[in-house]
Amino acid sequence: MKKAFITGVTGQDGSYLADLLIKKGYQVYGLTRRTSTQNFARIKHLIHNPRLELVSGDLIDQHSLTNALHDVKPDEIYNLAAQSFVKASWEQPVLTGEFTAIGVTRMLDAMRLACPDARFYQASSSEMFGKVREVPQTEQTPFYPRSPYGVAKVYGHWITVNYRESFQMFAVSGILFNHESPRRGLEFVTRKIANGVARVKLGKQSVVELGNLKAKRDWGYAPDYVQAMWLMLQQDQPEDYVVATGQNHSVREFLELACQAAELDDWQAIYQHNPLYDRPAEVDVLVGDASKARRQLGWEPSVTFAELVTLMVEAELELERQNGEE
Ligand code: NAP
Ligand code: F7E
Repeated sequence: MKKAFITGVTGQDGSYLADLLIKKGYQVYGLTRRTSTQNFARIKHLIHNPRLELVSGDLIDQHSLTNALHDVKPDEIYNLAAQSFVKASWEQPVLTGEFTAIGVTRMLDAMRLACPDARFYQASSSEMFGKVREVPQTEQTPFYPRSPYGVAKVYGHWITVNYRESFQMFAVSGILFNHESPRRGLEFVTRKIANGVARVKLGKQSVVELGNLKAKRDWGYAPDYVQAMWLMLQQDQPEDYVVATGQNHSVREFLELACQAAELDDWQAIYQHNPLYDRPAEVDVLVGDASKARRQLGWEPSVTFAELVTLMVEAELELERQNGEE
């Protein structure tokens, strides 16, 4: 039985990847950090599944990572843990660097010492392209990050390339564009809109406060994207890949479609601008060219933008109905 080690297993992607790998017959080990209350909401359906074992550790603690990999000796390592919220990276730039940048070196070094023959996936991001140098963005597009998060991810990307080239490790970087789902954190704009619109529909709130509506993103469906991560580690050669739908839409379009999905007539009636949600430096437009992933991995997205918006709004309506009146 193959063994996979996932950092960030309690997050959106980690939970979907655990689902996928368990379905494929893997024994999955998930790194979790100590918290005063458990935050296993996204993996609660797996908690009693013997195919998932939780291992205690933290990206900031080298010893915990080396010990964990030494004990587990995984075949595949997926490094998904990070401080992943771009807005928070201006408020906590040093912590973001510790987790999202140096954390990658800690993981790579733990692997080098404990299980150098394992295969390593690094969760790189389209935020590395930032103020884009070309449209659409490919594996060759130069980086120009626009946030401490983006800067940290550029470091994580290059240290992964460097360990591959220095130590002949099977280490790959997946440059993933935004991917969303009902398991997305509530602070990210898609889930925030889907939830806000559902709450307006059910009379629990009257407006949705947002920042920049003009920003455009290439939004896909998270379960499709974890499939791409797995495919990258099944190849003969370790290479980096862009994963994206190739289509982009504005935040405003997301809001408009979400209102339609909830049968709310007028998106402008429920929208309120709040400068709190504007960013010191914005990434205006991202759109990826995933030709290489399509060609070499046989990967393609299965959910359109309209389907994504609808499924997210429906999930929030269901959730808010279950939560009852306030
Ligand atoms: P997420 O939902 O925010 O999950 C982040 C995970 O990292 C959580 O499990 C969190 O644990 C864990 N974590 C944070 N700091 C840690 C630390 N110091 N030690 C151990 N674990 C720590 O993120 P996601 O959306 O699933 O994204 C997964 C990865 O892909 C991230 O690296 C993100 O930056 C990257 N990425 C995401 C996207 C996207 O659109 N979703 C696109 C490109 C790249 P807790 O539950 O304890 O907080
Ligand atoms: O913002 C605008 C905001 O926070 C998207 C992470 O997974 O994807 C994600 O980063 C856009 C930005 O995601 C609000 O200004 C407007 O232009 O949902 P987001 P993100 O910053 O694109 C990348 C690929 C990652 O790697 C990251 O880890 O929406 N926006 N109004 C808003 N954004 C938020 N969060 N909240 C608002 O009220």
